[in-house]
Amino acid sequence: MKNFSGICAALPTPYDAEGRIHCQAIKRQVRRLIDQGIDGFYVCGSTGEAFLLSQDERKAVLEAVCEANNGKKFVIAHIGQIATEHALDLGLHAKAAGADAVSSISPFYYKFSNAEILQYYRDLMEGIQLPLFIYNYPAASGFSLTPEILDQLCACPYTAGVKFTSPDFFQLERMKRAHPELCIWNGYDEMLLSGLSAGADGGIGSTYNVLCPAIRRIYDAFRAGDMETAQKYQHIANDMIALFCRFGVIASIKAVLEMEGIDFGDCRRPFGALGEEEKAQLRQGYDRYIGLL
Ligand code: MN9
Repeated sequence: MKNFSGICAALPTPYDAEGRIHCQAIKRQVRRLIDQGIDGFYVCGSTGEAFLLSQDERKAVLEAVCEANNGKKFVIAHIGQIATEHALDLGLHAKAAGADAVSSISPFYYKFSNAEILQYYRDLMEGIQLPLFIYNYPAASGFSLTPEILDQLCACPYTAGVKFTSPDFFQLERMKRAHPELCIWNGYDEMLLSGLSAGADGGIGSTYNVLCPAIRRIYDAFRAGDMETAQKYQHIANDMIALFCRFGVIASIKAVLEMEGIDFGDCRRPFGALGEEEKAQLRQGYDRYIGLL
């Protein structure tokens, strides 16, 4: 099993002029991030517009990523769906395609009981038999993983950890304290240093696609015990992330990728496109960011 820690990019999904998955663009981005020192990839999660894609499209994106990665870094396939069967289908495909692990948001929209959510994860782990990271994102899913539910999930050996997208670092600390063997991923990039301080083993983030050099320095400085440098780069990253949050995170990342020479296209509707004024502000912020590295 690969070592799951460090910084992992949540990849956006690129589209060509006809709106189809643009495999060449995502392959370029994978190779570029490897050159920049990324540790792994998270595919077709929130950032990858998972719920705006068909099953076949999600499979095609994952195959392109695995091909470009060529076994170098770890690949985590997000297989979350509302229906267990659909998630299983994605998970079995991910295993065949060579993913190192899977991850899933809890089933949403209907208010499933905790017991049903537990069963969903058990079914995935038993059916797929790959390490699984629970994707805890209460603001989007309406379900908040508790240390008690995590205890129950840990009865299954495929529970590899949690993607923790919540600002409740007390919960993160409790989970890591009770299960030091699990890998806990910090989910909000603007709070990476806070998450690491609370015990996270690494981070999974959308903004790592365009801020990898700064994020790398936050992580490495923290591990080396150099909090001053870690804070410095968290501030530098956050000046950009604040802009992304204002204009829309995925669209902003795609706009910056375009500035860097990789065309990812717009997000799928109903996501809107960025205006010229927003792009100009991103350009300004990005130039400032590059100057501070
Ligand atoms: O994968 C991302 N989370 C979501 C992690 O998209 C929900 C984060 O990277 C955020 O986009 C980022 C901005 O808030 O922290």
